[in-house]
Amino acid sequence: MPNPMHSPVSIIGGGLVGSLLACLLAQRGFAVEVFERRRDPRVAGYAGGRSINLALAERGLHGLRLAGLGEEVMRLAVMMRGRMVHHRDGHCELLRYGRDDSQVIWSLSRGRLNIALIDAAERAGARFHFGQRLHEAQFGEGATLQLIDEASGAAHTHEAPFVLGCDGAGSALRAAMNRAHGLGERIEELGHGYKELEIPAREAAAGAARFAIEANALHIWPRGNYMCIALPNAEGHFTVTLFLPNQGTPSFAQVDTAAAARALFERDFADLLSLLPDFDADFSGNPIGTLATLYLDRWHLDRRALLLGDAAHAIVPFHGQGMNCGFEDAVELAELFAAHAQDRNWTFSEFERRRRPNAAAIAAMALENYVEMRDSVADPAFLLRRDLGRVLADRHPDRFVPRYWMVTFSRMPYAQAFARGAIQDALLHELADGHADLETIDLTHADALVQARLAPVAAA
Ligand code: FAD
Ligand code: E1W
Repeated sequence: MPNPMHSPVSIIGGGLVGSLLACLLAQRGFAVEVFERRRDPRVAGYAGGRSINLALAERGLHGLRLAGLGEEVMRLAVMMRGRMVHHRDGHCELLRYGRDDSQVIWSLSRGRLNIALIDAAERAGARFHFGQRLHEAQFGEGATLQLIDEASGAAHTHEAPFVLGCDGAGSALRAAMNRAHGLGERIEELGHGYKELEIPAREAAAGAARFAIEANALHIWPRGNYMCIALPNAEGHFTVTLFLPNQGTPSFAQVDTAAAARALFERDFADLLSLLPDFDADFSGNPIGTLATLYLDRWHLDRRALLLGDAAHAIVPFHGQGMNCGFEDAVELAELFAAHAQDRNWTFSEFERRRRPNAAAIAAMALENYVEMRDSVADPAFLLRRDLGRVLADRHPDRFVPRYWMVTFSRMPYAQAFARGAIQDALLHELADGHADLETIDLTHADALVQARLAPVAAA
């Protein structure tokens, strides 16, 4: 039951972060209203019926568990043990993500996840208004929201004491806040775009696997300056994403027809092309997505409006952490809010103080990961540092933890993972630079440096 002492909460955007936040706040006794531009996905089908799969890691799973969705989501998810690298010569190798099957990530359909979240939020008492697009907002005592009914085009006004913006990277609420007071917005385009394609499930011959390629992996076809990836879902198909520069050779500027794209795939992704029966239609019909990092100096207007998720800190997708980070935002805000509902100005400032350094850290790590991902031919010095890193991780499991593990399998603040990662990287350079193989590296000295520079990670 909503607590009558609390002001009603208005959320813009019922995507992944908005619907989780609605659920967590409703569970804590708040009256929650969500305004979502799209139609109800349970009625309309999700985003035109396209299926897009996402990787869920420990941070995101934690938020879903708090919402009571841990088990339901596991039933929708496919385990990914590692990345399956498909080399140019056609051979492939599975590189495990973690130590064993307790350290894995999960692939699931964005649409199915969103529906599970909306259902859970409604069960907790949140009310969704679908087909309602935020058009403009003014900020006086509270927030005046101008909404457009997408079906009729009719405009109406909603007065709210405050508003939470979960309306994604192109946030209309952010634009309105920025017009009113200036948020110090900076958008850095990556210069690469993406296109989504689909590997369908195989006809289910009795007992045979429905997956056309290994189901329990994130597939990567690294090709230097560009790459494809594929993520499975529980229905047996894979979403393939081509990441490619916007300009140059090859690029989306050049590869601008299905025929040109087919030629690129015949040359660089021949094994993959044979799994894509709808290649031409997918390539022509699906838009080119843009990739950018969003930086803001401020996430809130005192006590009247606050941004979270992609609306506050959109990042490039190469660590698979955008949703995971947004779910951490939702948990942090719901917990602060429930404990300090009367002091919203403090709550919003405190939320921003806690989350902004972490958002900045994952933004930087996601950018770095693109380079590491798509380079198939890593240089020997890099490989030596990687091998030494493994040796040190084995010798000091509580101190030397690979950065990917800290980001993916723990809930250590991103900023701390980033800082520890930098110390570890500097240490590897110091120990390995000038060496050709592990044999000549002084491990006793290495042990001493690890002990001196890396405190044990607090037990998870
Ligand atoms: P969104 O999911 O974008 O939701 C915003 C919602 O607001 C939508 O429902 C939208 O319809 C609604 N809305 C927009 N404007 C308005 C308006 N004016 N009025 C009302 N409603 C509005 N993250 C991961 O963790 N793992 C991954 O594997 C992963 N892969 C990715 C791959 C790609 C190619 C991309 C681009 C991103 C990926 N991400 C991944 C990031 C992830 O998609 C986002 O971080 C996540 O969707 C953010 O959730 P959100 O709720 O903040 O925004
Ligand atoms: C993950 C879209 C997306 C999602 C992901 C990942 C990648 C590359 C991409 C990072 C990764 C899960 N990654 N995978 N293998 N090494 N790093 O871990 O989500 Cl492009």
